[in-house]
Amino acid sequence: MASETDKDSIFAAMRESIENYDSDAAVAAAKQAVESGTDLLEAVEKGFAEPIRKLGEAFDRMEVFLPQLMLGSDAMKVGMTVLEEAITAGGGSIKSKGAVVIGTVEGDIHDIGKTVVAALLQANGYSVHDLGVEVPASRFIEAAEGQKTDIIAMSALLSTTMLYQRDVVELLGNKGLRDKYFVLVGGAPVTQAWSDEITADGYSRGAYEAVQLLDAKKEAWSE
Ligand code: B12
Repeated sequence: MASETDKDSIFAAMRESIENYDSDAAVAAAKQAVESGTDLLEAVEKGFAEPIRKLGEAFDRMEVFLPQLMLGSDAMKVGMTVLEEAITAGGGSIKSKGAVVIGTVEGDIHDIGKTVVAALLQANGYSVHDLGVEVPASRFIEAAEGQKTDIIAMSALLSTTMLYQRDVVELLGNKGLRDKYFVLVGGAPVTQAWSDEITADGYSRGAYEAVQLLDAKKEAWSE
């Protein structure tokens, strides 16, 4: 078992690896956490989740830019692989806050914002299935039904393709599945007014705001 001092220095090394966007250091610190017998769920929270949240907030305030956010998320992802393997091998599991299918809607190839949202959701404890770009309405629903999903998240960057977000909501209604999913919409031309008009369940302007919104709405699917 790691002493309190060991634990603190390992968590500090994990946090610094994210702050420095250093994937090798994230892996090394995660391995240290495993080898020292540290509580790994605490390590996830205090070592990785804390700094990635801060990075997401800084990105939303435009204090850091996309490359930094992507590098920080990448470092966390590789570090998390080490922790997840050890947690699963020990018979434990990281409880997911909710399962998300995410994609960019039909006719739209913009994937940077969608990928950032997916990475931040994953980094903050959601299990994420990324369908990629140009995803037809029926594909969102097939994937959600096949994956035991709680949330369908759609990105649209064009004022012409945001209309397809409405198609997904309507198709869910036609199939009698509307109440089964929390539908989240976003992307540069998307607004709260559009989300209300198409009767989506939530809209957020940025990636970290999406995490905050879902965290606040968790009781809608986590009974
Ligand atoms: C990069 C880019 C491209 C790249 C895309 C590369 C890629 N792999 O994604 C390329 C060059 C391929 C491209 C192509 C086109 N583009 Co373009 N593109 C952009 C640009 C410059 C940046 C978009 C971006 O990545 N931003 C960075 C990310 C981080 O921000 P974001 O996408 O907004 O995402 C954030 C939020 O919106 C939100 N969010 C995003 N998705 C989601 C989803 C959910 C669920 C939630 C909650 C939140 C959320 O969180 C993200 C993080 O904070 C924008 C300009 C702009 N200011 O947006 C134009 C822009 C979107 N493109 C535009 C156009 C017109 C096109 C083309 C039609 C151009 C053409 N004539 O060929 C084609 C479209 C092809 C197609 N069928 O999709 C227009 C759209 C105008 C409109 N309102 O319809 C824009 C606004 C440029 C302009 N001013 O004219 N584009």
